[in-house]
Amino acid sequence: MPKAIKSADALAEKIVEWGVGQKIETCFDRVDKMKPCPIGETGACCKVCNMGPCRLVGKNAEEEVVGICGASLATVVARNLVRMIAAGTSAHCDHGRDMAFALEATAKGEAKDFQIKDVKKLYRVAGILGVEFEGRPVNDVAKDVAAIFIEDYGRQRGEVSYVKRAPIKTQERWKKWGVTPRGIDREVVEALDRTTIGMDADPDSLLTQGLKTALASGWGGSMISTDVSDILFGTPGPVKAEASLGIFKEDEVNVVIHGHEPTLAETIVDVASEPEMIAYAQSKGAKGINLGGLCCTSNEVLMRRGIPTAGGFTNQELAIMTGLIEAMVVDVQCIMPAIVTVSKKFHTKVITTSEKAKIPGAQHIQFDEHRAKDIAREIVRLAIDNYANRKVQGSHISDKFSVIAGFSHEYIAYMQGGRWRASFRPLNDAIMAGRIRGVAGVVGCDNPRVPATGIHKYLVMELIKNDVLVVTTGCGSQACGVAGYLTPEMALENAGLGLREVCEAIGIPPILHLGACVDNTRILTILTAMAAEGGLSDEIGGMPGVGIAPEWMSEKAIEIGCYFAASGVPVIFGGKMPSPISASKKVERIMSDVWYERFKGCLVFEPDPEQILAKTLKYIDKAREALKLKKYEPGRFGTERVLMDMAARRELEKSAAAAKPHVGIY
Ligand code: MSK
Repeated sequence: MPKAIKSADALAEKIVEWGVGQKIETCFDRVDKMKPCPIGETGACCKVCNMGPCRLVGKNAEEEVVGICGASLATVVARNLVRMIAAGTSAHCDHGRDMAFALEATAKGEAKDFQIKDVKKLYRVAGILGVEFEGRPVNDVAKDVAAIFIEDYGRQRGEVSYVKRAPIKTQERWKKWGVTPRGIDREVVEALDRTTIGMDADPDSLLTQGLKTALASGWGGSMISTDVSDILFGTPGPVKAEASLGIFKEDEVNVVIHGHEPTLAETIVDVASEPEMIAYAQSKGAKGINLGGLCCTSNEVLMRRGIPTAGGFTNQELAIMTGLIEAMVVDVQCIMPAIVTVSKKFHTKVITTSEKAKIPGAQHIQFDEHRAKDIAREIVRLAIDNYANRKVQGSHISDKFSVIAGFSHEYIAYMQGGRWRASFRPLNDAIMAGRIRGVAGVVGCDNPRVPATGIHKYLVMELIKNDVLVVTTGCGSQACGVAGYLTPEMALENAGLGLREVCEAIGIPPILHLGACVDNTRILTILTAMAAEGGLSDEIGGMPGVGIAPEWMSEKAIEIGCYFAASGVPVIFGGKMPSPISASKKVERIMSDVWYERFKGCLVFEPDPEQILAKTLKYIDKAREALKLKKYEPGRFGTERVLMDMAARRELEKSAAAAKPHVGIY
């Protein structure tokens, strides 16, 4: 793996180096200064009561050391992990809750600046939820859908609505092992309850609640967020855009949108193209208004509106250090308070917009979907007014890469069969024939504790060489974007022969950008569709697929990893070690072996990128063997049905106009 000093993103690395000369401190400098607590980082510190914190360390700590209350090391490690899952679930699901409220307000006509953009998706979702939609006004259907989603949060008994969207066998496993989530908020509350002083002390029981809580996100709040975003702003299809810290323009007003929620960002995209707003920018001496994104808000507007991305989590301070940013507008999650400190060295205004994520020193303009455009205009005008204050020279090189982003599961199905026969048949056939070895989700954060983005880059490249189709979300997808990895040309140059032929025939890149970190649910629906299509596993467990979070840092990543594990996917977490469960072999064994026996999924931690690759291929080959598929051999394929290219799809569409569209539960 090429080893960069701080970041494997070449432009980021240049800005970091420039910053060192300017004495501008970034996360890359602080990471060197801040040594992790050696007890806390292994999960061995218990601070849930005021008798401690208890440090469960020492030789044979697993057998011999307990906290003041008598809690064992395994109990403490499991509790700490479950609290991480609860926090991650809270973050993603609160995002989903806001989206459900936005849908409700739109349907009631209270959020006049939003409409139901994707009525088909609304109907598909209504069908899954059992909401009648034929012949009813769109907004009435949307109101009912929003009501069910909101109810999912407060449900006390029964199960979260989208549980029924999973393959039946997967649902049966959840029932058998007691992890079917009831209500979203209920699972989070119970996770916190069980992990407090004097409560659940059984590591297996604790971790079972952890899985239940994570599933409340994956098949609950996160999936709600993805679907409502599609309903309100459109289900993504491939768009061409640009990526890198070089996207900012020297002669335009640059506004960065950063965080996770698409509501304000979408509105900013709308108002920034209004003729009056452009004229206002020109009246201040700028040629126009240039929007750029960061982190997952960026993914949202990249995949729906083609707004260029400046990268992921570790690029946020660096974007300001270009000296070209008039305003950095942030909503929720993954926003470093340090951006305010860096902004003081330049003219950049940091604008917080959620009461849930305020930062001292930033300007706060509260977003309210009932007045979306007015607020967005206020923000863009403020940025334009700030253009004249741009004086301090930053570090900027305008190199950038093309990206193709925005592969929803609906679009991937469409690519494989056209509008009338959308399917996953060609993908399943290609896997069965050994042309595609398997599928890997390479997702999650970039992390300054490793050369940021470096492990992502290494893994996706090696995986496609090994004929593994890669799907990517969150900052992992940004890591690929700023490296120039998100184009179909990548297939020609780097993918193995089998994967390359499939990508060329279907017309997709070998690394598919699927959206924000909340959109990992799109991977769940893809796996569900593959199970429904037949020929592979009839549940998510047992598919030749692996999840990887190579550089994770957020609690949200742990929650995502756990909902994939419970859904039946082996998951490998890399990056900084030791892991947050490494103090307890018992906990490690539950999460690897016991979970694998119960769900065919697991969560393991592996620091070595080459080992991550080896383990990924091993999981895939093991699944192929268990499914009795043709043994994978590079360049030697079994027989399969003819792959459908664009011309064949058009023909099919013409001839099948009278046929019914494919409507699946997924
Ligand atoms: S933003 S959770 S750093 S993926 Fe979704 Fe990126 Fe990780 Fe935040």
